[in-house]
Amino acid sequence: MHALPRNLRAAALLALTLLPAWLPVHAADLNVTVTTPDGKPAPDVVVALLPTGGAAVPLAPAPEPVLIVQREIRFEPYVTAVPLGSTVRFVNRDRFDHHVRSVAGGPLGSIAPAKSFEFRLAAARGGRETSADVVIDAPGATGIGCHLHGSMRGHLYASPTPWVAVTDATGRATLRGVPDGAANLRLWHPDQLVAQADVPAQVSGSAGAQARLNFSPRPRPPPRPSLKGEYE
Ligand SMILES: [Cu+2]
Repeated sequence: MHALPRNLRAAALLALTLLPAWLPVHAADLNVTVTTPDGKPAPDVVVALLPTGGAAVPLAPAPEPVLIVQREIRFEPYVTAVPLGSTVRFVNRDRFDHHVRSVAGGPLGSIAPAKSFEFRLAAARGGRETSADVVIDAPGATGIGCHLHGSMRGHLYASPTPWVAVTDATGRATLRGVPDGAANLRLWHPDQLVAQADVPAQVSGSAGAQARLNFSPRPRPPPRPSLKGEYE
């Protein structure tokens, strides 16, 4: 039999060595649906998967900076979830300055931010936006505010595992490439007064998972239409 050409062999060897050693053989996407106690879709819920097998899960930061945009005096998205160690990039697309800082979270404003930061972002001018990067090296929740605009509020959540997502308007979130096996789903919502109980889940192939918040968050007010166009 013919040996592989040398450059092909080298490429094959490189591909093998680039595979992360911890990557599970079986990995699938897990669709999670979260509802309120009365069965309505629950948006803005962070869903993190924590395997219960006991195996250590190495850090797997997002490969690219995760954007939180300042636009029309809001943080977009309202809730951002990242794997621990990820870089979050705050981008100002408004035509005036913002002074971004970590703030206390929880409905009573009594929960200290997991990660502290503070910086001013100059106005976006001439199509040029300004930005600042923050490495999120502390797990848990951090409130985001603006020193100049008291109504601006966002939330950031860092999961110790790479499998984390935020539910959309229909209460659904997809966790990508989760390992097969027993796991707990951890839920977090910015308005929760007490921690949510972990939801046991058996991850296998394409089966989905259901979870229920232990309270009904108040709907978020829609953006003020008067701001549309004024700053765009
Ligand atoms: Cu601001």
